[in-house]
Amino acid sequence: MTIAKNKYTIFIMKRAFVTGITGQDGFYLSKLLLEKGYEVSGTIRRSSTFNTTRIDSLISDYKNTEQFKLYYSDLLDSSSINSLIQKIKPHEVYNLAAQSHVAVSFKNPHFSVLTSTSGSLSLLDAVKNLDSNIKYYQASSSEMFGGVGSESLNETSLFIPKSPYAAGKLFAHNITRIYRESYDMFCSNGILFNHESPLRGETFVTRKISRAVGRIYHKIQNKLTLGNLDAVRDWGFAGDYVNAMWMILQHDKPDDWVIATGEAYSVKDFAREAFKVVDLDWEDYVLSDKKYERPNEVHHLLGDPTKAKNELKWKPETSFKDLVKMMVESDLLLAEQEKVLLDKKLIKPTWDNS
Ligand code: NAP
Ligand code: F7E
Repeated sequence: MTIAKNKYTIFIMKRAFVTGITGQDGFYLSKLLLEKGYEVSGTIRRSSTFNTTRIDSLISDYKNTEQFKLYYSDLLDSSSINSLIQKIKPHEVYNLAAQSHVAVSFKNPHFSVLTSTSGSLSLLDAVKNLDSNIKYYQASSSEMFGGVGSESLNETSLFIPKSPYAAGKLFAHNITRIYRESYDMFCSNGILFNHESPLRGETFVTRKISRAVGRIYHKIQNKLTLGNLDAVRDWGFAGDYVNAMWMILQHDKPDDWVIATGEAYSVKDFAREAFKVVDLDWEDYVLSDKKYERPNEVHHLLGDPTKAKNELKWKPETSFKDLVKMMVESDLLLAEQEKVLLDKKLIKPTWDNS
């Protein structure tokens, strides 16, 4: 952003405020914004152990600058959220914070739902009270559709949430639209389908598979036990999807956007492709156990990103095959390091080695 004043030009660094900065998308989005010259401020939660592993490289790269700032907060602490918005005065707010594991949301429903409902509302209110021109991005999810049929889903498709996670996200999605319409605010929802990376949490199915392939290849794991192998998802690369988040806030008007690849694969397909990277046959290693199934499964999610392609000019750059390869190659390196430590008896396996 530049402002011309007399014969001088003053450069003003755009300020972004990111909740959920310690998560997978938090890393990729912060990296993108920092490279674009933004000043990025994010919230981290106090925990008894360090929880900044994913963003440690950014903390290190930007330690001698004022460009990357972290603050203790929690979306459920509305007073701290409000104070931070007042202090930072961001131009753009990206609300990525959530308890994002669908299966866990059945076990911790109150926390999961409250973060997305009360938490998102507090943030929106703080933004509205400071300056209704601030641009606000809400991390909406394809889980809101519920995956009832097998047709491809777009911005006009029906939402039939099937989990506490999805119900909470649907509230956040609606309240974002309501603030946009009621207060003329620039509030947009990105309805993102599953997106993965080497930084994906290890209990999500793609990373669980790539982690296991690395360990099985290095002979420190024997089998991989999953749940529903027939579930179908539209999987993209997180690095491509955070670009869409940024583009959504640069568009000339606020709106709702489906971000997806338009291609669907089953859990079985993902496992087959991942084992293929190391020339192994997935059927020799993968088991299925009901303990990993959900009380209410979302069977099939396929997105139709036509609107984002036409109007935002966004498109995914990474193919399914390249995504799987990227994740497996990264986890082969981690498994190699684990093997050295195991051989030296410096660690014990904490993973399921059944
Ligand atoms: P993630 O890796 O699980 O990261 C979630 C982030 O939210 C973490 O930084 C976490 O902090 C933080 N958080 C959780 N509860 C919080 C609370 N009460 N207050 C403040 N921060 C809190 O998720 P992700 O994959 O990066 O996804 C980013 C967002 O997009 C999430 O809202 C997710 O629901 C949504 N989404 C993700 C996908 C996907 O496929 N990845 C698809 C659609 C939508 P800790 O590190 O301290 O736990
Ligand atoms: O499950 C099946 C499981 O946990 C994918 C989140 O980022 O994307 C993510 O939610 C599918 C499901 O992701 C295992 O039943 C089989 O059908 O990797 P997942 P998710 O539930 O799709 C959406 C868009 C979000 O918004 C969420 O935040 O795989 N599955 N076996 C398994 N899933 C897991 N986790 N573990 C298994 O062993």
